[in-house]
Amino acid sequence: MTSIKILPDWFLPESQATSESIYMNRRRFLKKAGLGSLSTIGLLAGCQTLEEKKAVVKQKLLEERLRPITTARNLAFTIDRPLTNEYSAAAYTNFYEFSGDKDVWQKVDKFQPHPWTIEVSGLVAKPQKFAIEDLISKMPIEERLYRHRCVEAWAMAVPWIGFPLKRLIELVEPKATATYVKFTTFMRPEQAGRQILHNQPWPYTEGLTIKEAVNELAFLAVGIYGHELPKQHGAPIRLVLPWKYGYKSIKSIEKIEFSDRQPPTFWNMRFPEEYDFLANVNPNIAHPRWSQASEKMLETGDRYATQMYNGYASYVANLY
Ligand SMILES: Nc1nc2c(c(=O)[nH]1)N[C@H]1C(S)=C(S)[C@@H](COP(=O)(O)O)O[C@H]1N2
Ligand SMILES: [Mo]
Repeated sequence: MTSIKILPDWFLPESQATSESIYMNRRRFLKKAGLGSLSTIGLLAGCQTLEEKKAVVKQKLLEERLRPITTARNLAFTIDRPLTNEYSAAAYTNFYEFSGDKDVWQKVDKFQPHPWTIEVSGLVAKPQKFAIEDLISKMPIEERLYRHRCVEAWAMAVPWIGFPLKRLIELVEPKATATYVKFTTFMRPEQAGRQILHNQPWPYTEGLTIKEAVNELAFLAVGIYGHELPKQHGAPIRLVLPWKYGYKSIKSIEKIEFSDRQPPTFWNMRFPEEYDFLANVNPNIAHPRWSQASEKMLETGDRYATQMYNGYASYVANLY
């Protein structure tokens, strides 16, 4: 495979590219054209180096005027590696509503995450709709350092700001019959270009058992790096489940529903043999197309051995 030096060193090689991308055909075309490892991100960004790209992403985030959020860090959650650079994380995101590649930051201009309401319903005593600001004012906001592990084998470590999902669940009082929680992202094809693709089960949905949902680790993030979430990280509110592969951490949530049945979920509906409902990080179970034994950090490209439950076994192993 031709190696092209302008790509950041953490860019996934073609062999690790995922079927999560519907642009595989275009990649095959590029390969045929002798541009095998040249990605669309490099082509569209027109950037020469990672540092240059980070500067462009930083400028764009400044223009978004993200509201600062100051809050105390919860010191119970420590990480075993350096934090990922903010702009490297913001330049390399998965958000398939906008892009099949990592260049989401270039494609979110039309997305309007304000105003926003989140509706909580189903098998609960107190179904409610919350304006996002009201919800934030009711919740105990804190910062947590978490490691994130994508099923594609890239990883990051970032400071999220938000509150435990459990606190929201307590507000709505689930009935005893509620055993599952379903989460749904917006459906706005006019703002999110790829939602016009009719062969995919939009809107993006995810789900948890109620026991997972009330686990201490399950976190609803409304910020990152000391400010509101940028659009590409799932503004204005997204789930963060550090013991599971990243696709469970659904972005830009509009609906949360309690039920007595396991909900259908986006990647599981598309490729059930590759993306299971539980999606717990496990180094011993390979993805059908690649090993999960190790992971590569964004920015540095450092490799670490994958840990069972992504290193969070002491919190969640008892659930399984
Ligand atoms: N709505 C929605 N949520 C989503 C996704 C998506 O495509 N759409 N991608 C998931 C995947 S595969 C990962 S790895 C994480 C990435 O989070 P980050 O891009 O903020 O790092 O978001 C998850 N949440
Ligand atoms: Mo992912």
